[in-house]
Amino acid sequence: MPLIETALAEHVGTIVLNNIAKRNALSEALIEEISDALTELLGRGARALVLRAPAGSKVWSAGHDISELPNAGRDPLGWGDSLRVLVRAIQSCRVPVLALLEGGVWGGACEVSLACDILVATPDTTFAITPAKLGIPYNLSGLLTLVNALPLPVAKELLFTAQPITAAQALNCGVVNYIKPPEEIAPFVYSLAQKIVANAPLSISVMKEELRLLTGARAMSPELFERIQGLRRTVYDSADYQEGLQSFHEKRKPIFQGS
Ligand code: YZS
Repeated sequence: MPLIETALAEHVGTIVLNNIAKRNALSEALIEEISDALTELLGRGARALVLRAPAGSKVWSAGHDISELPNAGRDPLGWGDSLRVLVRAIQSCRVPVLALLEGGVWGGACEVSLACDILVATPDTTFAITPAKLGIPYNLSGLLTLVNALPLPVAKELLFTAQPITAAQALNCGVVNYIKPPEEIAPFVYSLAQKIVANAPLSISVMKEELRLLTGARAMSPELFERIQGLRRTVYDSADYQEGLQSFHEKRKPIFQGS
């Protein structure tokens, strides 16, 4: 049973996350299907892509598949992690990706939505990024995606409280381009996509890549890199990380000790 649905019409591709039983948790299998769909739709001439869940979804995506997070001793969000692969695929995709957001956008899925180029939400859409709930040290490129999209105080509120913010709050800080009622959001997003595909694809593709390179351009000394890796290791080696994973599987609130 495929975990996504795809469509292509008038140069606009659509990828629908459709693993409702697992609330579109970003499992390796789901992300592999998304990556394959990106390649296939681009190969068939898509000049813009819409990433969405089924109409009326209460959960757009529950974020990283927690059952696939590694136990202590391994970086939970290393370069090869499926969530990292998906974020890079969206950011380096040569056509604009429009996020059609309905329902709760959780954890790594929040970063996936922020990696998209244009975000349109309904009034009930919420955004939450929850490493602090699981005892996870979010990774550096992931934090860069957040701070490139969000004012720092808003990024810190999301990360430190692990609580959702509303679409209205997201619109207020400019991270969501538009809020549209559920019955209008799809036609609106596709009308936006049509405006994009009417323009020069090479110009758009190069400007998207220039913006990716500009917003990712940060100098980092080897010492700084190693210090950050060391800091993150103390977190994912901690008992709290184990407690975070355990509490999710046992469907209970975590009790963190700070070690
Ligand atoms: O018990 P069954 O087998 O029916 O499965 C349940 C959930 O276990 C499963 N599920 C997930 N499985 C793996 N990874 C997930 N993230 C995940 N979320 C849900 O889906 C089935 C239905 O879940 P319910 O909880 O019963 O559904 P519902 O009551 O509608 O609640 C939906 C939400 C999304 C509110 C709830 O499932 C939830 O809070 N899920 C966890 C959301 C979350 O914290 N995601 C962040 C994961 N972490 C990351 O993305 C990053 C690594 S980080 O942590 O750094 O942000």
